[in-house]
Amino acid sequence: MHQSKPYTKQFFPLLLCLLSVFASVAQEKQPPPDDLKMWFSHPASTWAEALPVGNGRLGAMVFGGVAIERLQLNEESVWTGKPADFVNPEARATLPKVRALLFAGQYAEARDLAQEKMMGDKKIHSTYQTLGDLQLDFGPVTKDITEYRRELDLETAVAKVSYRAGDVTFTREIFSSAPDQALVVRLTASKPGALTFALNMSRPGNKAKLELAGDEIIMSEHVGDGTGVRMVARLKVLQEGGTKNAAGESIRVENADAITLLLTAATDYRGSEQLAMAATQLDSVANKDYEALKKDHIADYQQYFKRVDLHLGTTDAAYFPTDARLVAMQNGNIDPQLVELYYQFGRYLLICSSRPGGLPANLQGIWADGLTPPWSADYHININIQMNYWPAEITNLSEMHMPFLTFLDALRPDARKTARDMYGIKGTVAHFTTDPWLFTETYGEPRWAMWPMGMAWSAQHLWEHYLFTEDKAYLKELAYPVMKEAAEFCANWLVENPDTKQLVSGPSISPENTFKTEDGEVATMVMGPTMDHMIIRDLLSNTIAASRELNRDAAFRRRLEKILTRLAPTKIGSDGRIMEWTEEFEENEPGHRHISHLFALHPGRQITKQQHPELMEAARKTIDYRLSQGGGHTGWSRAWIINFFARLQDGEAAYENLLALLRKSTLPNLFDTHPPFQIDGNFGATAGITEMLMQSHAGEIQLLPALPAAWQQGYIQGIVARGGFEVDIDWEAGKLKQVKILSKLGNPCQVRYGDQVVTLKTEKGKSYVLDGNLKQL
Ligand code: FUC
Repeated sequence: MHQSKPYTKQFFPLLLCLLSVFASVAQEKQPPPDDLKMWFSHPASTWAEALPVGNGRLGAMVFGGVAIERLQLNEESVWTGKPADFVNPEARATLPKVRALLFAGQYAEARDLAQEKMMGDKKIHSTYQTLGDLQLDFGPVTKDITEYRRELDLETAVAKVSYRAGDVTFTREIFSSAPDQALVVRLTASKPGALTFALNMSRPGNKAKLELAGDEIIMSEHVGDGTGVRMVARLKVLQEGGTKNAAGESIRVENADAITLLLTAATDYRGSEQLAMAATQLDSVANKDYEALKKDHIADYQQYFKRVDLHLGTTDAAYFPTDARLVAMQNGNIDPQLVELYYQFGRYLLICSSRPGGLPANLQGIWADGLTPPWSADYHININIQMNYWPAEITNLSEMHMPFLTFLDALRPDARKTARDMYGIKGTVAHFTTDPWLFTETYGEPRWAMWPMGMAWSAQHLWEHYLFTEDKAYLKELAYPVMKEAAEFCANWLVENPDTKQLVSGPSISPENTFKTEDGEVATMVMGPTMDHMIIRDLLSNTIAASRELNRDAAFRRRLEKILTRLAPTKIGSDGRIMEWTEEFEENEPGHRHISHLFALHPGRQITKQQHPELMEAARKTIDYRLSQGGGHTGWSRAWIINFFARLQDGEAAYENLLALLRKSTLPNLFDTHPPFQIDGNFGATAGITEMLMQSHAGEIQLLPALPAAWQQGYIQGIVARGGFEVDIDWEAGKLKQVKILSKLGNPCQVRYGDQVVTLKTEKGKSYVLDGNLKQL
């Protein structure tokens, strides 16, 4: 068969030549395709080439092999470990000592003390893991394989594999249905009786129990050698024609006309009764025919996906397989439709990895192979999981934000306990990372672990969801109580700097960066890293606003207002950059991937052009310097940079970094790579592209704030602005042509395009159309 490898750089001249030949032929015959399909002319030879499907909870990576089809499976709650307490019992008494050492500039001593007496001892290792593999073994390939195609249609969330073997065309369709909570695989052939293969299930480690029961294979395991969840996956084979035999632990199908495979899975993460769900769900889906399952899946998925449409132009590159387009782009080819595809892939991934009622999308969404994924595929809350949710509101996927928001609520009991036991104060605290076992205490080395802002940063999302939806019941019942307790911690945590008399946060770090002390030692902790104060300012301001909305807690509000007046401000250093720490320390890694001290520019709202031009200028210098020192080398860092430049209203720099992300930090299946694969960059870039076209963080809807020259003409429809507005923007020759604003809540609406500003009074449910001069039509 033609198992062509992905194109390499050596083949680029050939590729270009092919491109031009193909393009001229294509131009004569048909317009270039402008669909939202990722496709490949070969099966995946590595995991990073496989295609993800998911229903928020149950996912698969589709390899599309001809001899062997591998579907690597995931279920969001397949976790080893269990809840554990590991606060260092000496932390509370040590806190004032570490603070005193840091105020005295004794950084090394402070670090050693914090390492010994403040870091917890996390004894139980916990990690996300694969659910296992479903394998379809078709036997050796004896016929010529032609017309091979493997695709993922982002418009339907259906993956498809098709090829001809001799004179028979084989087709597989794979999707993960949210309404039916099952993974569905449909195999057909152009001739009756052509389907013969064996079905196996397996799990790395070979500890899973496999049972055959009639037309079902049941795979179960108590994962992590009995320390984690109990999981079960059940596969049912529905056959049309031919025969079926059980052979050892596999099922062999012979001469079938068509086959539907149904797979359900569950764990006891939410209770042991959940395990039975896999069986009841399987029985109920087995009663539905394939077309009905597919129809319901597509309708459910499209109610979210179809809300946003982006068009940046199409070139002949769109005729080519996705991996070839990516390589061509890496070699300088212009392919705006690939940016569109990448953008919509980000939205696709959020719909497929984060559904209401489920767990939040982890470092890999829900897609992770093996038993030891990088960083345990956990919830790093010093940027990564927050970044996963940056596109949620603005790209009209507000519902998909909920798993993260409810997760924060679930963290509260432990976060309250950690604040009390570790620091002796009221409120809620979390550190750099957590997982579905909801721990909030910290462990490891102070250079990443001594950072008590995980809850405070995450709480921003609770308020943001309100700004977009103005759902008062949600604010009252879910958001405000979580925000209030996080703010309470911060209010109790801040201490006065004896020299400046300002309130500072510490001991803490600027995630996960280091500096050099005067005697050349590498240090991390200070009293008052800039990012902490930016996060605390954001949280306290949001909590004040929320308490006003709800007309509650006036005394607490006044307390927070007072704290804000004393909180150490953002400072600009002698070189014009925003200071990352209290002093102008020599940077140990000037191109560090975290750019924490620009939190106030993005995702915060404190640095805006109208209010703080001097901080905008300093933010610009900060990021330029980071980049000049090799910054942006991880996918997520690059994605953040796109958002920064969008907020700085520099379309060219935002675009350059978007290209860099696609060129240097994107895998053949368009997954973001740290390296290795980490999904935050996909989500961060999707947010960044939206921010290039529209922003609403500064009290107005700003149109095309960072439109690059490369996108001369295009449109985006259905993106969302704070205050409840759905916005469609058309532009031509690099200028606004028309904007349509649907007011969902009836709020007044200030619209800005460049220096032009208009204010509209709006009525709920009505749309307003303005021309390129913001004149109402
Ligand atoms: C943060 C980053 C790392 C990585 C990890 C999962 O701590 O500093 O680069 O992304 O999360």
